[in-house]
Amino acid sequence: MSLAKHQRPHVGIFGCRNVGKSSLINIISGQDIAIVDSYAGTTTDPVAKTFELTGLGPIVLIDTAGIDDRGDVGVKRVAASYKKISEIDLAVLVLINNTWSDYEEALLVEFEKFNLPFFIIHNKSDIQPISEEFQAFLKSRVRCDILEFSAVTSHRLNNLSLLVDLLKKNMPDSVFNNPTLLGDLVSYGSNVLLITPIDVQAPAGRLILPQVQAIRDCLDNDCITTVIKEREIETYKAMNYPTPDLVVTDSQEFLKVDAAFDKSIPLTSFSILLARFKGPFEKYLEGTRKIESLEDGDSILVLESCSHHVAGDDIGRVKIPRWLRSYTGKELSIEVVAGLNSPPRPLSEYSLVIQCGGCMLTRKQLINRLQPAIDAGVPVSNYGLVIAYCLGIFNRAVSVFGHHDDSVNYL
Ligand SMILES: Nc1nc2c(ncn2[C@@H]2O[C@H](COP(=O)(O)OP(=O)(O)OP(=O)(O)O)[C@@H](O)[C@H]2O)c(=O)[nH]1
Ligand SMILES: [Mg+2]
Repeated sequence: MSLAKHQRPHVGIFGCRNVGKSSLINIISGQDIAIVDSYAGTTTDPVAKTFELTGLGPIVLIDTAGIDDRGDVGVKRVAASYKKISEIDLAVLVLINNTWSDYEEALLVEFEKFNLPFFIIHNKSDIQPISEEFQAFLKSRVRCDILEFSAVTSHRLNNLSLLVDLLKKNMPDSVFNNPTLLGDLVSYGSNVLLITPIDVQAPAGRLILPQVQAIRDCLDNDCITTVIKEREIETYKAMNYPTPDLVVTDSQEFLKVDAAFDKSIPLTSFSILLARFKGPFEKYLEGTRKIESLEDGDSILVLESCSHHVAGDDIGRVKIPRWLRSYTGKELSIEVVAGLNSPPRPLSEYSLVIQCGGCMLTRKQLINRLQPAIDAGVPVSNYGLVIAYCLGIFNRAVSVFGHHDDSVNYL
């Protein structure tokens, strides 16, 4: 079993104040990452730390504030802890003193809502060992692994290897089975051409995540990979390079690249590859067709999941609205929500939800972000697919994955 290269499993540690959550993070990581104190309410905001766990690879451990915190600020801390549940792959619930209260019960309901795997650590067992009655109760109530533990390092119950075994055992398979970005589209020796414009929105000195992932995937699959800017396409062709087996372009250069390469050459975009890698791709394909029937006055919600400085020609705020209005010719109301903030209105009031590629999100975060819209029956789509659709090259861009829809209009 090898870990998906681009997705680090996120593990959240939950429980009431003072049960030893931060102590556990420090023990697992072998570092003093989190502040530990006998004061109840030491941890305030969630704290995330990435480190390498032997046999599992890099994971992100998230320490949270106690779920029984009180007062105005305490309630906000509890909400921040709860918010993490939709973003993680595995939870560890920490208990002490053979106690199961309404707080754990409420947490369990939320775990179940998100289908989140979890196990229990009965901590401070050096002071109060776990009783047989409590174990029996837990087994009947939660049916998960339970570990009697002590965070006191000199105590016999401080068994880190058992704890690590439980982390590995309970990690969901989905974390390991992520599709590759483009590995299934190429084979040994394939010629892959990647077109990556370096414009004002490109981060200084770096490439964006899907570009880096694509290069890594090509190398992993023994491809002959060429990376150029859109301005070098003609030079590339003039140099008699072999015909590419696959062309991947930045969505914003779709039209130019579409025109430059014969229709028989498979072409898609980085953001569509990312949409397939991370998002509910079938739902996106279905939802994108909603563009065809948009009406005057329809509201569209754009979910921009990373927080970046908004430049003049911002893709979510300026370009996508422009492309949508120009393709449909309709008066559309387009609202943008940044980060993981909540939409301003109930989701059922939108005709279409358009999600960004989600470079900064885990697959779990992205799916959970869109699930309420899917549940409300609102069509969902993604930046790359909407751009391809509005530019009239949707079919070419998704044919690469074996999808083709004759009902889709070409410009
Ligand atoms: N005896 C004993 N003390 C422990 C154990 N685990 C943690 N403690 C102590 O319990 C206190 C609270 O530990 P923390 O790790 O800060 O607990 P927490 O759950 O992160 O607390 P908050 O951040 O306040 O919610 C500290 O004084 C720890 O040293 C344990 O297994 N046995
Ligand atoms: Mg703490």
